[in-house]
This record gives sequence, structure tokens and C-alpha cells, in this order.
Amino acid sequence: MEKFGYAQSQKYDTYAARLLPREEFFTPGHRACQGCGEALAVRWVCKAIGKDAIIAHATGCMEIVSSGLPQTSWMHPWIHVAFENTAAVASGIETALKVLERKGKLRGPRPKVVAMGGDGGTSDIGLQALSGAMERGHDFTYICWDNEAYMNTGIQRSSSTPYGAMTTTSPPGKLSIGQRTWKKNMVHIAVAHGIPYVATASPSYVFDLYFKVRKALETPGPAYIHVLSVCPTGWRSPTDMSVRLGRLAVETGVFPLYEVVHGRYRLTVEVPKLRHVRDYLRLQGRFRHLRDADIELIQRHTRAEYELLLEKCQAPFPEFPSMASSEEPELEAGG
Ligand SMILES: Cc1ncc(C[n+]2csc(CCOP(=O)(O)OP(=O)(O)O)c2C)c(N)n1
Ligand code: SF4
Ligand SMILES: [Mg+2]
Repeated sequence: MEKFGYAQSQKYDTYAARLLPREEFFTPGHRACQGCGEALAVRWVCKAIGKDAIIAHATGCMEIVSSGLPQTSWMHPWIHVAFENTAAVASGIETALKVLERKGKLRGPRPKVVAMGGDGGTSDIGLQALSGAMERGHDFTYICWDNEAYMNTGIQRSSSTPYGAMTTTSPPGKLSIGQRTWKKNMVHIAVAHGIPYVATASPSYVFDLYFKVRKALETPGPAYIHVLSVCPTGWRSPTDMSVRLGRLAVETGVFPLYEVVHGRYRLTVEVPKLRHVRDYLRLQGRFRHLRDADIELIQRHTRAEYELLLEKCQAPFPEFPSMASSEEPELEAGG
């Protein structure tokens, strides 16, 4: 695996099992629905995290399906926390590990600290704790599983639900198109915190996902990865289409794959010619009610956002004075 780097990975369009670590950290036996893209994402991300990590996980599908006492699918030390405080708990773990290390009480390397949550737990309910942890500069990686609604409790809309989507709390009808707002852009919010590493990722592009997680973990300071996770139950999509839908999200420009390293944008998967969003939307029952005119509106919005992203990727990057070190500050005696 060591010899297989990011550059080589780009040659592989599809998943090649033998090129990824065999060891499983998210084991079979969990109760995720058939075809769950979120469970697939968790599996790949945990392989990328590898050993020596502690995970704090918000409530949500991935916690509910995987940790019914007395069983668990998680091979890492794993803490189930409330919606509101996932990043705050991760901050506490990271700080405690630093203190133990400073006092010489930590044997071996300092474990990586990872926080995970769904889109509801990240872009809505846990946002304040996440913002605080990013702003304070904790050395941790936050991963958002974005299935675009509060799925675990029965498909309620979140601020990450896309325009026009049907959920149980944004039902389409005579007076409503479904979700009436455009999807909140959590990636922009993370970038606005000035943190060293931010990326989008998808389990449909395994190597891209794998190397982004590695990069995030190896970057000192806060890192944020936003993972689009297809949910056949909530998206009303065929269970054997999850990987394909993840690819269509990228191929239509709905969910571009890129990273922002110290403010510098870079597309990591280039799409020579974008497909029409219709190809993506028409496979999902949650968009079934949309008329052609609605789809054209979404198409125009998607293209405009994509153009903006391309501009950011191509813009000359100004020389900033080197950032203050993200190494931990000296703690006061007794801290
Ligand atoms: C403060 C609080 N409000 C509501 C709930 C109920 N609840 C548990 S999981 C969940 C949905 C989670 O949605 P999301 O974060 O998007 O994760 P998903 O289930 O979609 O993966 C809700 C509303 C809760 N546990 N705590
Ligand atoms: S509801 Fe969606 S995200 Fe939750 S386990 Fe089922 S497919 Fe996965
Ligand atoms: Mg969700």
C-alpha cells in the first residue's frame, strides 16, 4: 500500500479492493439499510484512519445502526455523543491527549482524534461546537456524512437538503415544491474558518476519499471533510444504484470533488463535460414531482456554483505571510 500513492490512484476509475488495506475497522453485522452509501463511506474512511485513533460520533444513522448494546461494529475506541457537542468532545479528547503526552503518561504515538456526524448533526445542531473547535485550532479531523436529511428519525429536512427534494417535513404539493431553500454549503463555512484542510469526498471515488482522509489526519490543526452519502431509503432510489448515484452527483456538477489547502482550491476529480442534472435527479423518487422547468432552475443554479468553484480553483493565489504554527501552545503548569 505504501508504494501506491495519490498520483497512481488517479489511474483507477473504479474500486480495486486489493489496493486498499484489508483490515476492517467498521465490521459487518450492523443494521444499515441495503445499499446504504453512508455505511460504505464509514467503512472506507475507517480503513483510511487506520489504527491509533479515537472517534467521537454524533447520534444519527451511523451510530444507531452500529452500536446497539451489547454489540458494536466499531473497532476503534469510539464515543457516542449528543448532536450538539461532537466537536466539543473531540476537542476535549485532543486536549487531554496532549496533557498526557506532556506529562509522559502516553505510551506510543498520540492517537488521531476524529469526530463524525450526519448533515443534521453537523450543519444544523452541532455547528456551534464545530465552529468553536475549528476556531480554537484543535488538531482533529471532522467528517460529515451528508445524506441530505435527518434520515434516522424518518427523513426530515435539514439545512443540507437540496432544493426541491421531498422529505416528510418538506412535502411537495400545491403550495410547495418540497424543500424551498438551496442546500447550505458547509464546505464554504469550514473554509471561512481559515483551517488548513477542507475537502469534499464520496465513497463512489474510493481513492480520492482515502487519500483525502490520510491528508486530513496528517495535517496539523483542524481538518474538515464533507462526504456525500447516498441514502436509498430517504432518496427513494434503487438500492443497487448508490455507487452510481454518487458518481452522477460528481458528473453533473451537483457535488464536485475538491480540496482547499490553506485556502487554495483544487479540483481533485475533473469532469471534462458535465452531464445535465436531470440524469442525477430522475433516478431519485424524492425529486419525482419536479417539472422540467424546476429541473432547469436546478441546472442553472448548479452550473453557476460550478463556475464559481472553477474560478476559485484557477484564481492566482496571493502570497500570505506564513500561518502561525498550528502546533500546540505551551500549556501552563498544572494545565
Ligand atoms: C438533541 C436531539 N434532537 C433530536 C434527536 C433525535 N435524532 C436522533 S438521530 C436524528 C437524525 C440525525 O440526522 P443526521 O445528523 O442528518 O444523521 P443521519 O441519521 O441522517 O445519518 C435525530 C433527529 C436527538 N437524538 N437529539
Ligand atoms: S436511512 Fe439511509 S443513511 Fe440511514 S441506514 Fe438507511 S440507507 Fe443508510
Ligand atoms: Mg442526515
